Amino acid sequence: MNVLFPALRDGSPAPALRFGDRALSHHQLAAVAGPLAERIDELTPGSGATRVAIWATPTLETSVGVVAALLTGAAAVPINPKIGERELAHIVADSLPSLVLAEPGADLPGPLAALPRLDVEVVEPDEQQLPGPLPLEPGDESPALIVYTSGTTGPPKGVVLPRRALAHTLDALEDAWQWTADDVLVHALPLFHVHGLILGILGPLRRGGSVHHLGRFSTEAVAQELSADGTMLFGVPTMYHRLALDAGENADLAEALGRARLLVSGSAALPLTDHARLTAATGRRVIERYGMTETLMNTSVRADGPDSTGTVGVPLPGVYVRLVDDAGQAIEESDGETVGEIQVRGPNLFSEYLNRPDATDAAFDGGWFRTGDMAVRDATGNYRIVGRKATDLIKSGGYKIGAGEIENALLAHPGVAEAAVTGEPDEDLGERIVAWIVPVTGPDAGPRPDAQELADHVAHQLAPHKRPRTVHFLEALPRNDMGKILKRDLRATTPPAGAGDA
Ligand code: MCA
Ligand code: AMP
Repeated sequence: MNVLFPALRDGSPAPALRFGDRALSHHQLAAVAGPLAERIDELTPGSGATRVAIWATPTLETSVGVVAALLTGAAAVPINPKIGERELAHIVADSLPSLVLAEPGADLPGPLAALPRLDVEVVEPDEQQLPGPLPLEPGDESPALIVYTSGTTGPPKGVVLPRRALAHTLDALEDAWQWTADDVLVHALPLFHVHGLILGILGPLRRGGSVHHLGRFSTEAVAQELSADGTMLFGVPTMYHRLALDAGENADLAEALGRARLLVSGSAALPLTDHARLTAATGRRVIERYGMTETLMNTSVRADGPDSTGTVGVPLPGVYVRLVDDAGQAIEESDGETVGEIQVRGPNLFSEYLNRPDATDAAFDGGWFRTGDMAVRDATGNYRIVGRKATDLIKSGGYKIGAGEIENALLAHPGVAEAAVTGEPDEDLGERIVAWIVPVTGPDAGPRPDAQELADHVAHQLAPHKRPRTVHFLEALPRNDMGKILKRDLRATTPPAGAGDA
């Protein structure tokens, strides 16, 4: 039996989870998650491919719910609590959860409200109260989580993550970051993606350490927690960009960041300008690690290694990384110049895309997973990411968003005749989503939608972070002879009158 969270079984009284002024020790977490796991088992008889949806608000309840699901054989499907109708309908129809876990009182939207519901009640148990025996955990290959991720086209795919991948990645990070039970992690990441949930909640629990979740990101809250007992900070580049700007003006924030044992950025590239700003203000370096929903973590700058700013570091223990050229040949050079696609192999990888054997097959080159990220390797073995193969994948605020799913949502609006979506450079978000719209015209056309209406429409159908921040209205989209939209030409177009920010 591979135990994911040894400290839960050891009855450790050390702090585990804290959200605001609510906290649980490992011992208390065992006392609430154990009985919840039993209830999940009772409500999902027959085991097999049981899945439970989790209404993943940034709360203690979500964390307890995920831990309870992991103590059973059920795979947890975390759901963005701001999810729109179209995306939720897809996820529920694709993953067919037999139960939904939610905090008491949460108002669940239609497809989730229709499922049997189990409220996650977190009453702080007495520290003396002995937790009952925890259930035997399932085998290593058993699915632990199904996390939905965007592709270039079509609706998001469910990435099936086995328990083996979680355990491997978290233990590899223990080594790379000298992550111990004494660390107190601070973060404000959402709990429906790998970064915030697996690294940010399950990571401290596996180490027997603790996490302070801020509920929502602000530079003031980060300063406060790092000035108290926080030792590590995890964030996406947008968060570090905001910290970098504020730290230049705010000596208390700069000092708080300077005290942290480790500042880790991931999910997208942290620009060198922000690295430089942070170092100038705090005297500290931020380290970057590189991962993906399908692969969990692949490489990292090591906490005990040399300064490798501007790179995503070296392969984590047990992970094989190679660069492959356009002809499919592995690149042997470590010259910091030869660009190839990053491919990875190792126990950190997902098992499959749920219900998508075609997509799973297409994602692999032999046993190697094709990441689509383009990089160079330098003489010290560090990888530097230089771009991405697919221009139709956008990284905004650290979220991966497929242009195709936004285009489809826009085309479903009655005022839109044609739509194209691009990602444009943005100092705060990394990339901002820009929509190029040909409105419906003619005698039967209704009023032309404005930028705000289209942004609201996408937020309502998909999720708020997928909404276009700028909308350009055009008379026609540039297309080649085959009718394919020429996105490069769009960018070259001087935005005509009618562009609007949402
Ligand atoms: C604005 N809002 C709207 C609308 N306009 N809501 C509905 N309809 C609208 N038209 C709301 C938003 O919901 C939000 O509410 C608030 O206004 C501000 O929204 P937004 O501008 O999007 O937020 P932001 O301030 O730009 O957020 C920046 C952020 C966020 C905090 C950095 O992007 C974020 O949390 N990113 C983390 C992404 C992440 O975890 N990625 C990991 C995946 P409210 O403020 O109430 O929410 S990648 C991964 O896991 C891999 C493995 C890896 O490598 O890590
Ligand atoms: P996701 O599929 O949402 O898990 O996002 C994975 C993608 O995020 C990767 O394929 C990379 O393009 C990007 N990514 C993650 N970490 C980094 C990093 N440190 N630097 C650059 N890109 C990153």
